Amino acid sequence: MHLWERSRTIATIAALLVAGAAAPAYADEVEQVVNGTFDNGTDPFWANAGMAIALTDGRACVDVPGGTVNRWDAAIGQNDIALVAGESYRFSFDASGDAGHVVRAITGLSVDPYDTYFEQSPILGDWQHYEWTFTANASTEQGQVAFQVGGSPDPWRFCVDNVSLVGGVPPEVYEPDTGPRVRVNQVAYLPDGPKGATLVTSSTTALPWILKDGSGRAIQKGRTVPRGVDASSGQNVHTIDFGNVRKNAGGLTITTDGETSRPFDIGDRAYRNLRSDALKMYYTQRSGIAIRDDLRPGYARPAGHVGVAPNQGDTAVPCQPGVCDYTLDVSGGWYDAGDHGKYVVNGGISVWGLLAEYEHNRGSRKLNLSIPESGDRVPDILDEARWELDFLLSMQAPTGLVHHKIHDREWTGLPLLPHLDPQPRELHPVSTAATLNLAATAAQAARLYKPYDAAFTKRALAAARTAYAAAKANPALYAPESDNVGGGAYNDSKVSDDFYWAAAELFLTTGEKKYATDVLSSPEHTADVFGPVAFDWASTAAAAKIDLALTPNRLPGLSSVKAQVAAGADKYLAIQRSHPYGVAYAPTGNVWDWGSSSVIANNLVVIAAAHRITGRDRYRTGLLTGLDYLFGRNALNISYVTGYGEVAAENQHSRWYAAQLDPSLPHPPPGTLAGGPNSSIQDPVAQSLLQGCVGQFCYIDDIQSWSTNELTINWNAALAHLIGYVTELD
Ligand code: 9MR
Repeated sequence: MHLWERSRTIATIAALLVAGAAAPAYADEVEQVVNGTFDNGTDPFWANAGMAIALTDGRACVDVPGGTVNRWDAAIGQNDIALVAGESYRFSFDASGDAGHVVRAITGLSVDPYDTYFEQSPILGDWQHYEWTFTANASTEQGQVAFQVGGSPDPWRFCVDNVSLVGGVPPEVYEPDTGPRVRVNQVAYLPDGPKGATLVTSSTTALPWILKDGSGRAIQKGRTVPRGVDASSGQNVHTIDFGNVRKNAGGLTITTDGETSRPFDIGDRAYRNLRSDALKMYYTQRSGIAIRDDLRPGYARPAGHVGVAPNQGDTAVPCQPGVCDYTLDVSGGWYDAGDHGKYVVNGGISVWGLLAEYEHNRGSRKLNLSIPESGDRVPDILDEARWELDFLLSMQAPTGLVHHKIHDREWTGLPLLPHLDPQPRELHPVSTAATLNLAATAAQAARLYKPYDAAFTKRALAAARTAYAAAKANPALYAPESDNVGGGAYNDSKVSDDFYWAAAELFLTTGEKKYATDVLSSPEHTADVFGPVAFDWASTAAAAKIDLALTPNRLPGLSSVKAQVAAGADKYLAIQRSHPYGVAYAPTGNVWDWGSSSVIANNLVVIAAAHRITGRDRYRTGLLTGLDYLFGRNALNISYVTGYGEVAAENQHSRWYAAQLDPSLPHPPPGTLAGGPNSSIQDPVAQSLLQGCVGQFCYIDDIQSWSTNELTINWNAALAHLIGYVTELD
């Protein structure tokens, strides 16, 4: 088993070392593989899983057995390969295989923890040459080159020759294909909304532009506005304003500086579809239930983690050794992201997003999400959120405290469908943050499910009260950063925001004075929480402020909360105005956060809330302008939402939407938000290809780039909540 995600820490350290080093002097090119041509027999290559390497026409061939689960269950390779951190290698070989089969070709560590430094999974067919360059992110004498060919139900034949790993080569220069230099919202501009585009150019003076309809007829002309060098991308840019074009139209393009943009629409239908697609994404993330093909054609799969081998859970999950002496049935819930873990702090903010969309945007209750519960008398969005709420409630320990997370004991590789995950599952310790996430969301649920399920409402409120009291009695149980094997850490040692959020939701639901007192005495109540990141799974105070501001209640001094939300929104508007791509996000030092797409969406949620509070037009304009970045008006000319826009992210890191690795699997469903640029490039692919990237460029639509291109339940919650507001603007 190749525990590739554990290279996260090693890789980060290596990247820092490389970044701090002087300009590299490249060593001579040196072949690291011995007898890669198989001219001298098969030594020192090895084969496992009952396979023998046979030489056929001078090539090494194996008959791969059928019936294995994972790629690494059948492999051939060579060990004792030395690798040097920071050095670039050219990895190449010739190979053939029965049509459609996949080889996972890796360079990694041959011993525990089997880190993978580089991997590619080409689809095989006739004899072909394969070649890539990567930069090693660790030094070792125990490296390995291997060809993993397991995971097929049927036997097949794999042949390989000219296996080569040459060190000392110049690093690969990665140039993303960014298409035309005129950047637009590739999905749609609203007819009565602002309309801006961005031109990347070397020109420093205004240029003429022309807007054409689908048949090439000019419908508007104007001149660009030079904006200088954009800090978030390092590009010299101009902006284009065509806000006075208000008619619905499709297939529009803008031409300027000899370039023509990708086509786009003026209209709002796409966002109405996206509103439900962004929420439909949760059904296919569900654990504990078979996904039905009639509801999601192409996405059907057996139920994951329901106690059926090879799964080991989640119906009676023990704690990590020494952590507790009971087991819990924690089946159900949503898988967090591209992994099979389930984490309460991230489940919490995700449920909040869906319930806030329900509570604040009334149209959401009529959405048909095509889920098994559709057609019952409960709004689909509540049925979907309930799937996670029941899981969150099940994570509550007898003490009232809540376990931080449950996930695999070790990291698994890709692809791996949920029902095939063989890892033991473990509950991790309780934490104050997780306990408060349950308190907040169960309290929120208790007011929203009231018309539909009295028993659930009662149970949720009781759990919320118990959790809140348990957190107050145990205010400093922090999930540590080091707990990151087999699942993400979701470490959170600042919990004043979670206390504030839980108190606010309990107050909004019960109106009780004791909760109002806690809200009013919290340091978060008067703090300006609207920094570069308004809110996310780790910082939840802004979520509390938005709910306090928008849900009718009698908190003393409520107008100051509303004023804070509006003032926060004004800060984001100011950032947006000076940003030539219209982005309401300016991270300190231009260091873009992991999951920046969702940060940008959540900052827009604050602007949307300010619009609700004040009715002022500038917030409406800012909210709509801010959408453009997500849908293609950006440095990479890509829509970060699958299925929306001419060129959109489609290879988000996922163990089951792994079409990039296995063509028989689907891409993520339409409406899935990609994490987006992450300046800290924390995975091997990003480290290999994106070194030195500036802000917006720190992204690659590759399934192995988990630090720039994952999908998660909290990121889609930000998108769903945002689009809910957009579709209800008047
Ligand atoms: O979204 C999380 C990001 O804010 C953190 O910086 C990062 C490292 O701890 O983890 C991200 O969350 C991942 C989680 O740990 C495991 N499941 C996938 C999540 C998205 O990448």
